[in-house]
Amino acid sequence: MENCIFCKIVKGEIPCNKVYEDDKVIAFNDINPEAPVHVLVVPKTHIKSIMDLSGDEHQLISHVFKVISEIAKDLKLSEKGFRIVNNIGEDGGQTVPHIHFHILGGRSMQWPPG
Ligand code: DGP
Repeated sequence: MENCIFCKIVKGEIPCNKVYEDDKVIAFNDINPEAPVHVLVVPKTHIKSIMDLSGDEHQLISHVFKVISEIAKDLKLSEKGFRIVNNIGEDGGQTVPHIHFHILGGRSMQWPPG
């Protein structure tokens, strides 16, 4: 997608602080961290949200969760725990319309979220 920030990061047109990449996903530090660890895991294909997944793309989300668990282990988040967030649409607080999962860790999380 031409004007999508995350598509531009995937293509290397906008720099990022990358923590993981394979042929299906890229993960990088959030530009506006809400926790000591705040990583975004982003499928390379432009899909707006989980509501727009079709067919084989559901397997992509399974892959995303595998990648999240590997990143959490690498960043030593698994012992104390961490949070995965996926915002969907306006009320969900989604500001970038390209599906992505936040990994938040390194501090105690609050519930309910704001
Ligand atoms: P969401 O609100 O769930 O759509 O999250 C979008 C996140 O993307 C938000 O936490 C800020 C982050 N973000 C937006 N633009 C950039 C960027 O250019 N680089 C990086 N690293 N993060 C970005």
